[in-house]
Amino acid sequence: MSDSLAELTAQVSELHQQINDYNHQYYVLDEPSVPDVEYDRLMKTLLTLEQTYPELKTLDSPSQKVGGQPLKAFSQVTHQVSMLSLDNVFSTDEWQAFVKRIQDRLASHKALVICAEPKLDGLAVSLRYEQGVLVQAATRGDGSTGENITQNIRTIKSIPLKLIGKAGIDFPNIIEVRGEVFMPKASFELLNELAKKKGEKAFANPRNAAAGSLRQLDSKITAKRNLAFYAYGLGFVGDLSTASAPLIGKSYLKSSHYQRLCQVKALGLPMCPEVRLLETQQQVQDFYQDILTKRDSLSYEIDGTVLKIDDIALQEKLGFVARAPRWAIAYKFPAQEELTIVEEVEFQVGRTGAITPVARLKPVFVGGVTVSNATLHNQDEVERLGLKIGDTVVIRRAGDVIPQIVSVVMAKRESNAQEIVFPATCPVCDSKVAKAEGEAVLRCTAGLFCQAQRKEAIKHFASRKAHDVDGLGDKLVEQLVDENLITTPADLFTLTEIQISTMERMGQKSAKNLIVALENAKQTTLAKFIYALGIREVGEATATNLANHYCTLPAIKAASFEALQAVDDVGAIVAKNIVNFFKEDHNLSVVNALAAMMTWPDIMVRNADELPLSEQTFVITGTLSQMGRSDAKAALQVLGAKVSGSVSAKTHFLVAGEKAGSKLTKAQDLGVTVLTEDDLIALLAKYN
Ligand code: 9MJ
Repeated sequence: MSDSLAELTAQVSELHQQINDYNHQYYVLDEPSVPDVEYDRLMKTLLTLEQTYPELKTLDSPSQKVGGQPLKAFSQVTHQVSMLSLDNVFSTDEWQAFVKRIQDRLASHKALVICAEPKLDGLAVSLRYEQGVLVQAATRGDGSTGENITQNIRTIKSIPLKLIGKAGIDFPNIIEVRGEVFMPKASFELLNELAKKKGEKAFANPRNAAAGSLRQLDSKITAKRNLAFYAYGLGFVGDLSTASAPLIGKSYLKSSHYQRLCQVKALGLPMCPEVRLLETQQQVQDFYQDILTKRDSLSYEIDGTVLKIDDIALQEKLGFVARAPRWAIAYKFPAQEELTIVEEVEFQVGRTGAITPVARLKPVFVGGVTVSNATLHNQDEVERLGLKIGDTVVIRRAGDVIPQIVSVVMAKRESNAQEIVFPATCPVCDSKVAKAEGEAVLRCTAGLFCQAQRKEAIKHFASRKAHDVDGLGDKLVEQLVDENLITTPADLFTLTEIQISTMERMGQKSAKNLIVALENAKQTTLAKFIYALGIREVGEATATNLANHYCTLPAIKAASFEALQAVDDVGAIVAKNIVNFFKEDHNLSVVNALAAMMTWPDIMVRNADELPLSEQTFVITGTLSQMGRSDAKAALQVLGAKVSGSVSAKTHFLVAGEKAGSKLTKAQDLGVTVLTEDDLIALLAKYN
């Protein structure tokens, strides 16, 4: 290292300042300004510097405490046994290195039994029971001193005010139970909906909502917030509140961490149902994967797993370092939030002419993938964020959801940040743009005369849920349109093998295959034909309803604005879109050209209530490996069934594929009939 001590001291002081600021925003104000990973990164840099140059470590370093300053308005509680936080690992290699460190320290390479827990994303609290009665509850605070939040904790429904059993017989006279207070996802959504209705500020996430609720000076407000608690450990345990007492208290307790949690559960405190005792490294990896898969269907937020050496004697032997036990580690999921820079904003024209601003980002690894673009939706969203080009932003990618820009880190804005200017004409065809009344979306008015809308219309026509033309990828469509070989979906059927084979990355064989795929696509259903036209807001379900209602294409084309509204799911807006679509000459000529080439079976004219599955409501969940969810949905709708997205008391059947999650549990709770994919196939076969 060639850095001078003066430079290093300045760097450490800068880190102190930043971490202290973030701590204050996060712990005291409940308004985080940067994602956790950024905080963790700064802390890691500081810890590494302090390890390498111990002379830089000072008593006021943020590395010396776990959280932030306790709020002044609550009284303070000194923890008799300090409340530790956890160190993190992010990979199998780091986890294995952790195990090896422990084995080396214990001078034993015997396999370690692990108690595995989900890492709840809430607030750590310590609940003190004396003679079996809850007498004090405290936050972690800085690990040695926390805030007295007893009144608020008493309002949490799942926390008992009195333990089950007799003090001094079934459990020690004094016992501190530690665990996490959190807000279930559903309660968080409800709370924010209510806040929005009242014009109040929404909470950023369930963790902040839980923190905000616990920090209420008025416990009546806390009582209205639906908070929950899971126990994950013990603090002070003894028969007298003196330093020598813990030894006596321990005699009540088992020697396994897992069994102790079960004991705590038996006293009436909630324990997370996902906690497991694991014996092999493979089981640990499987647990991590299993919990990651379940993450979205769990009713509470988690951000990883916590792995603890189960044997209490070994825990005691290992002890702890400054702020974390040596016998436990958080094996975290990939961060769902990260910081990056908006390098440019471009405007994309979609199938319906919608002009969408797209942020081009400095590539960043978030939620397990590298992200370099994020949609900004529309002008309102850009204004809401207050975004400028060059800004540092928080980007979030949770589960399979598309990445979103959550907020701008204003403190990091440079003086040369550029205003985002929306285009005055279509960025592709230069036609006029317009914003419909009450809509936030800016649209190109040129319809299929716009090259971008043409491309998107053709891509949609060939897409999987429409005519599913194998081998006609987005890039190929773009080339074919750019080369002026096609301008409408109907032109696809006039393409020759030679024309296709001259396109980039297309050989003779793939050209031949595409011609075959196009030929096959001519056999379709009326519902798919309607859906493939790409009429605004006519999705698969509406297209199916239109087909079932009118049975023929001429009938749909001729339907009036009023008549259309008698079709299931069709309101005034959709009816207007349909009428307007069939009024345009250029649309009609494409529809007629396609109809002359394509065929679909006649739909028998039947009254909707005569269909075999009319009045029956289905929900489909999980992966259907044989037919796919959208085909299953369409097949059920053709038979008159209603296919809904959520399970309720009105659901008749739940079709549960592989990896079915919370919908299956709910259906079972409600006594809804559950069908497997094979059951569904057998049911459909009965009517076809
Ligand atoms: C959470 N947050 O779920 C611990 N934690 O153990 C679990 N935190 C913990 N354990 C010792 N499950 C210190 C913190």
